[in-house]
Amino acid sequence: MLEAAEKKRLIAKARQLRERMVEVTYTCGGAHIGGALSQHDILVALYYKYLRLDPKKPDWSERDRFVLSKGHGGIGHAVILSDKGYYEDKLLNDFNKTGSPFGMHLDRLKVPGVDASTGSLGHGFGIALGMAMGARVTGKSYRTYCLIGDGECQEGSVWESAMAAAHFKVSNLICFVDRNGFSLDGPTEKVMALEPLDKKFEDFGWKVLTIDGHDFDAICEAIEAGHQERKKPVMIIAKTIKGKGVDFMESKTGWHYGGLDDEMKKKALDSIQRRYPD
Ligand SMILES: Cc1ncc(C[n+]2csc(CCOP(=O)(O)OP(=O)(O)O)c2C)c(N)n1
Repeated sequence: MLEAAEKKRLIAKARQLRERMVEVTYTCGGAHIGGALSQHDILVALYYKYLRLDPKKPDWSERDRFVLSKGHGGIGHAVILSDKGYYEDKLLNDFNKTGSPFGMHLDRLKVPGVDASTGSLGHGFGIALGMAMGARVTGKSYRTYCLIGDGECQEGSVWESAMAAAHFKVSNLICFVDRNGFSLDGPTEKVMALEPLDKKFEDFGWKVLTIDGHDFDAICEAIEAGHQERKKPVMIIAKTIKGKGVDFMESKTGWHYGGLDDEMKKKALDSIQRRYPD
């Protein structure tokens, strides 16, 4: 269990950055905000409690690695990296506009703090596996974390990486599935059924934990259990809600991607403030 003050700090940070995501979505005209909101509490726990990083030295070789394999969630990653001090927040006012370093999917050569350019689903997971194996080969102590989407699990390359990670006993890799139940155009179980997802990863040789992906106690406990694992890669299936925090977006297929007008922006901010009171 987290100490009350720490939990409060994480919840407050998550709220502040949900608001920022809404503002950036409003100014840029449209973003993959549904999945950015579902993944968000996991990224907040990682970036504000666990990742060993130095924003002044984004290429520090001992830094922990984080790969957002569902790269369309880039807007959620971008607001966190800005808040951590990798770049000036005002740059996000031009998010996804012509000439901006920020595309919808973050480019590691343009955005400091990004470890892998992702967006083509199914590839970031394999890149993360390579980073984790690289630590072993080079004798480094950094950890590698990765987040994949549940719709992304319909890509064959996810299962090639899963098989390789278990075969090579890559226990310094902790991965999350953002199990929000939706892909781009509908519920995953209708598009192409994934269940029983936990058993699938177990059968592939992973240690699997299933948690509520919006409960900071559960997220942190699972990460710490992952740190203790010595033989297997660790998959944390995080049950989440697509659009979490903005009531009119929650679990709505239409909110995979969308833009906000003045009224919707106000409603979205009101919802976040109601859900996460001071
Ligand atoms: C290889 C590939 N195929 C298709 C797409 C288009 N696409 C973008 S997001 C998405 C749905 C992904 O679903 P999920 O991983 O569950 O994302 P989330 O619901 O968490 O946003 C798809 C099919 C893509 N980016 N890459």
